[in-house]
Amino acid sequence: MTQDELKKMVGEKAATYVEDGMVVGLGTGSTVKFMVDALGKRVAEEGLKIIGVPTSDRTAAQGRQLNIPIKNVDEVDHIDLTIDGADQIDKNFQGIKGGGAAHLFEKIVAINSKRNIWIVDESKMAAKLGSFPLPLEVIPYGSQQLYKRLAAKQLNPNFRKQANGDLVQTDSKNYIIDLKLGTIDDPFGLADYLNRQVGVVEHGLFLNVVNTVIVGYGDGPKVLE
Ligand code: ABF
Repeated sequence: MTQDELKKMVGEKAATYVEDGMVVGLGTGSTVKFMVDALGKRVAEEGLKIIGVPTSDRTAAQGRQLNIPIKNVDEVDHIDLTIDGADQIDKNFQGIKGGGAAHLFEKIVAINSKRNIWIVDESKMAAKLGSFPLPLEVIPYGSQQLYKRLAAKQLNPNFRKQANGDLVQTDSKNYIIDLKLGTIDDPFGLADYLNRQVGVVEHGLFLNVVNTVIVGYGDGPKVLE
């Protein structure tokens, strides 16, 4: 099966976990796109009644296009279930997210959700985190000085750039610095260090966040809890 077929498989499987009346956090990325499409189909065909809480402008636009009622995280009382993608997940269910430059809003929605499901194709599973660069959302003011501090700490920082060479900006108009670390032996220690760096808005380590991971394999989806 192609990677897209695996993504579609887990996206459609995850959409079956959504129940009528739920407030659903909608993640970002190409795997989630399949899930939101499947939810839109259920809204159209079953009259599924949900409220979608998006984690990015692009997910909000997709939801609206599919007639899914959209509210932001501060307009709902709570979020019942968030379904999102991930860039890398280790054997302890710790994850790296942010390849889509949306991890700040993804983390805000996730920590305000009663349950979190990640949907990934098998390529995202890893024994250890780190071979996927760790994204940081950083405030533009002082980001060059922050970059130099991270480089001096041998964290191998790189400003994320668009194809035309411009710096990528998030929905909040912040920059992304990716840390090319290779392996992360102590995710909690690294998260603690990054949380203390002035100018870092949020890092892409999602630790003790997810409850269920649905992984797409050639012989079908596997639900890991
Ligand atoms: C999103 O899912 C991001 O955090 C992460 O980058 C992305 C994975 O993208 P894809 O599903 O397109 O591989 O939540």
